[in-house]
Amino acid sequence: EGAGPQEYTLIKMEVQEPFPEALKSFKGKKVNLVAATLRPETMYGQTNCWVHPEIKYIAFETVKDGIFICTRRAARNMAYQGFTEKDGEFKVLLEIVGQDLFGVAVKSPFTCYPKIYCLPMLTIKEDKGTGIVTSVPSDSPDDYAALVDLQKKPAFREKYGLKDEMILPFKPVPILEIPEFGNLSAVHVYDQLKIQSQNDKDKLTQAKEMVYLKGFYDGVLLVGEYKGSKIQDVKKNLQTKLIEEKSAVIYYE
Ligand code: A2H
Repeated sequence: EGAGPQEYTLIKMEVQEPFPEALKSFKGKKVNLVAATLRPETMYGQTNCWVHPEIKYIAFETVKDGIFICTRRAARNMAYQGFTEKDGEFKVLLEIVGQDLFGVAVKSPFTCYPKIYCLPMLTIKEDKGTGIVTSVPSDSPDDYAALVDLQKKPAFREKYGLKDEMILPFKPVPILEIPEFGNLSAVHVYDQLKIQSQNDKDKLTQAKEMVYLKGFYDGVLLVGEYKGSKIQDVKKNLQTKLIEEKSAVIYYE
């Protein structure tokens, strides 16, 4: 961690009907799973949402954006950033674990998939961001590895009661062209390093180092209104666009 606070873009992923059992009391309300990302320019490639099966999440009411679901720690941070009525205070409406959210359908900005599903990722850290991660398997090696684990292993899907249609139709979407790595950079490095699973920690660290800098400096967008532009020139514009259309907010920690 650096010295100053880290700025994240919080992506609001709106829970779709039918609500799962755990969220039944919120029926008729606007409920968002919120995911912290450093890469708003990749939101065109979202294929699903990740939560950790055993991590505890809470629901709380925000002033402007309906109900948010995230870790208690993230809610507390948000309460000091003007998200709630009284500074530093938030009321816990519900406490759940990630497992309770599996299979929930959400609507997320920019992605070509009209709805995406909430699925398990076992490497999510409790003490970073919101504990909820949006998945972009085209450009994030962690996301691709976790998605392949679910797609290749029927037993893994069964263990969590997930239906094939929540997982199998979702392919990585080419959204960025990166010199040397092509238009699915995470898939390229996953194959090149022969990564075996989401738990392949050292190789995944290496994979992330390989694609990250190159993507940031030389990556070109393949989709959307900034198609043809370099990422570094339009990253901020895309963040602003997400915020203006009320699909995202800024969050620090
Ligand atoms: B990134 P940093 Cl396309 N546990 O978003 C594990 N990972 C988490 C997390 C948590 N609690 N909260 C956020 N993250 C992920 C997109 C993305 C991301 C792409 C490529 C790389 C990448 C789509 N997933 O991150 O430690 C989120 O995934 C590479 C590290 O604060 C978030 O951005 O630097 C990033 O990690 C924040 O990590």
